[in-house]
Amino acid sequence: MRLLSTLFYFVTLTFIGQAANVEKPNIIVIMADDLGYGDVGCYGAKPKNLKTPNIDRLAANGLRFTSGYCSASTCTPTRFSFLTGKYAFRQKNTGIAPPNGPAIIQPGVETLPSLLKRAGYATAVIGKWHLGLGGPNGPDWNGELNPGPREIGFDYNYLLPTTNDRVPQVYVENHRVKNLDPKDPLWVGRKKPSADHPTGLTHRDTLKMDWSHGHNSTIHNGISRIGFYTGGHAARFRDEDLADEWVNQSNKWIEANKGNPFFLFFSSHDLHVPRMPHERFHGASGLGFRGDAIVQLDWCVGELVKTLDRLQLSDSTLILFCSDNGPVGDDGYKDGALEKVGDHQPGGPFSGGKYSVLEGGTRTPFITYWPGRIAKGVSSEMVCTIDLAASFAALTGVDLPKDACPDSFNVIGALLGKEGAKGRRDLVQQDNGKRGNYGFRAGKWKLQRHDGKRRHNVHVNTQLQFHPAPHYSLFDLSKDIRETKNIAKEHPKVLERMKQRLQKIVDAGRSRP
Ligand code: NG6
Ligand code: CA
Repeated sequence: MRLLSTLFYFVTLTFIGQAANVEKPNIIVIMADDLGYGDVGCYGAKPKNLKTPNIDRLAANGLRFTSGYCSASTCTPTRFSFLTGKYAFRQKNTGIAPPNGPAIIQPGVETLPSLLKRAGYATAVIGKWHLGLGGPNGPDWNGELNPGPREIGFDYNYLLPTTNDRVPQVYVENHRVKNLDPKDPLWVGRKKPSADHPTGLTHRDTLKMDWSHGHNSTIHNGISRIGFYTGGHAARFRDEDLADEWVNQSNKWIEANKGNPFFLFFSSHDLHVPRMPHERFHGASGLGFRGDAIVQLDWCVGELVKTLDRLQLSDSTLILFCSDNGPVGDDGYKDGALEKVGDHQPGGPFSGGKYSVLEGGTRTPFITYWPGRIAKGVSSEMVCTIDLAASFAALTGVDLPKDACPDSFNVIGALLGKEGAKGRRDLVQQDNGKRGNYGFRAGKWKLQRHDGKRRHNVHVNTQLQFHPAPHYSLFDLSKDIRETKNIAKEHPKVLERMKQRLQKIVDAGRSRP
């Protein structure tokens, strides 16, 4: 009897304990595109006119991470991992998705939104998708775009299907291309549809922004793109209006869902190429369109915060601000990014950027903000977008099945800035995933591994340059943040240990115990 009552006591305690810890704030993840560690004021951006007051306000009143990461240095693998909690190198075809790419995350796979749905959340993604749409044959642009976000846990989606430098320039609302006129069907393909189809090669002198590499196929809105398309004219948008549209649609959705906890993935296209912000931001930053797109991104953040204030949701909403990969200067268009960068350092103190396994590829701005609940400060705990699935599941009291989200760690304590709470011990960083390049950080140590081509992507003044790299190299980030001095020979034991730890994570198929 005594034993039974003791047992009862403990079970009750545990239950109450869990119930007391469960919180269900609204959650908004604002993911910027190609935003570097040094690109915003609160992370040290200096240019006089590159002002980011709204992002800086989140940091000043929330928690700013100095070791906040995305998991890859391109878009598709980071977004795959963010939603599935699984390292992208574990699954084929998770590299940069093409215009006609099929859905990469299969229905039935546990995802951040599917977990939050179980906690009673309304869920939406508004903005850039870039994780494929449709079955194995790819999207049926004139029919049902299924599977898509709604098959993996989102109640609602309002999307740019891939990136805006890829065709087509149309919105996808739930399963359909919005405003598509059946009499003017949309065709998307890899080959020129007719001999007289105007392209960035044949009509280069008509472009309002010239291309520098790739991006010379179909022209829309005076900008040539990757891939070809015809038709769907009534559905097409202007690049300049994208940011306004994401904000308007988000405001509408938040307002309609304010009655229950909601999760919004606000997936900005800023500052991905083609950088073509709204006319009112042209010239705002003094750094050309790349900087102007940062100012536009900051404006979006401000608008979302205003909406929360207006609806009196600020105190019950956790905002997480992050990026999907590090910065890049010229990414295919002559938009002045290189010429106008001056002494601005998009990657902050780090080397590398987009496409790179150096720190600048994945260490990015990362801010959590929840008034009254997250104390102001700066955290050096290591956290990653891949951890949000396990962390938000823990916060909202949802059981994470053992085989789900296999690389996602519950770091909710660190995200909320709880005293003594730890981030992750180590993190695998990858590039686009095709060449088997890894970065592996554990504490102050950083291992770089290049399986295939023995070279890595170093950004010199935001310009992409390839430098030769050995199969393995080792760096001490506490002394050499720019990863310039390979000390593998001086520390053979550390090198061996790091190599083995990385290999174990790769082989085990999972890294969460
Ligand atoms: C590259 C494109 C680049 C960009 C990138 C994807 C060329 C030459 N380069 O292939 O412009 O679109 O893919 O960027 O076409 S990401 O941020 O979505 O990963
Ligand atoms: Ca990106």
